[in-house]
Amino acid sequence: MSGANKNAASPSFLSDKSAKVFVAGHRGLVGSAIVRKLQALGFTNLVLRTHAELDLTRQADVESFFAAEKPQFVILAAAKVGGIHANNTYPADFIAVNLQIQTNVIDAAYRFGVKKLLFLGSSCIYPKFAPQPIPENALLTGPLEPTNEWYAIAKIAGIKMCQAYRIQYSWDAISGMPTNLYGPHDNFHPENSHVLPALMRRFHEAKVKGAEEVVVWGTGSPLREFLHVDDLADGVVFMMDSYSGLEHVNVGSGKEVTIKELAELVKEVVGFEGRLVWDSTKPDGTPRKLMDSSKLAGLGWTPKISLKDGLVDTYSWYLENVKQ
Ligand code: GFB
Repeated sequence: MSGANKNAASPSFLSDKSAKVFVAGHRGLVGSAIVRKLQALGFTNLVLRTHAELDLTRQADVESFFAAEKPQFVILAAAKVGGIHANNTYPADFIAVNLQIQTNVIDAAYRFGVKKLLFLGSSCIYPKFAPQPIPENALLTGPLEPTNEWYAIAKIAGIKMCQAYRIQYSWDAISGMPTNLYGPHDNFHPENSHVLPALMRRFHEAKVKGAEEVVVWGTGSPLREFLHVDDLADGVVFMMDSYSGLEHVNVGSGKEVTIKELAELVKEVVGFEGRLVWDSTKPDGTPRKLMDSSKLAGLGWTPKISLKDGLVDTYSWYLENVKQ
């Protein structure tokens, strides 16, 4: 139990499809996309646990799980996540739950001989007024956006933990920082979700009811970059196979839209014909959050799914699953 792979060279992830891979958080937006991708690639030995089967905030349970299962690879997609309102309303949950999950999983993965671990964070780790597009080295250069600083601090701690274990133990832990994600299995909660699923649901329900207007939060002027979660899953597999560096890596689409443009696009895809009403009492959050993903592009990976195609795909998933 004392760091079996202290000086292990980085293994090739894609060379052994029978390797035991633990995808933490496999029922969420990100984890479910990673599972789909790994299954499509022919991985046969995925280790998956629901929240009811394994509570990752409980250190003893996480250690027992790793001792019994001994996975070879870990993709850490389990997290307490939410949109601007949820982050602002539940700061204690966002910092505590995320610190607990990631600390337990990263430490147990190292101590029980995992060869490689990938930790997933978020673009909100960067300062509110970071240079745009945001390069990886903008981390910790300025104050954070107040609506999500609790979540951001937890995610920054996760990056630093991976770096510390790499430095002290020569252990292959890497971090990927995705931009704002969307796709199948997203959370469509009216208040606590992110903007894209929130608007999709609101426009859909307004269309079904024949309502004339839909309320959208903020001023509509903030810029956001969106990445379809299937592109992220592809990037995660790429990083597991090809990246073993100390620095975290941005994973974005490189394309940004204003919230107003996004709202118009979602409205069109859903087919709602009424008007938008802006509720400026709701926070805008960070004014702009475009990541510089040139490092990952330089390594040979680029995303493929356009925002329009991704929205059509997500809406068709929503329609099939709306009753659940
Ligand atoms: O997606 P969202 O909650 O996340 O909000 P952030 C993005 C923008 O959409 C904000 C506006 O300017 C919101 O005011 N917006 C408009 C809405 N209508 C809505 C709505 O109905 N629901 C929501 N949620 N927003 C989150 C962070 O920030 O991004 C997280 O809080 C995480 O920590 C995540 O980093 C990726 O991009 O502002």
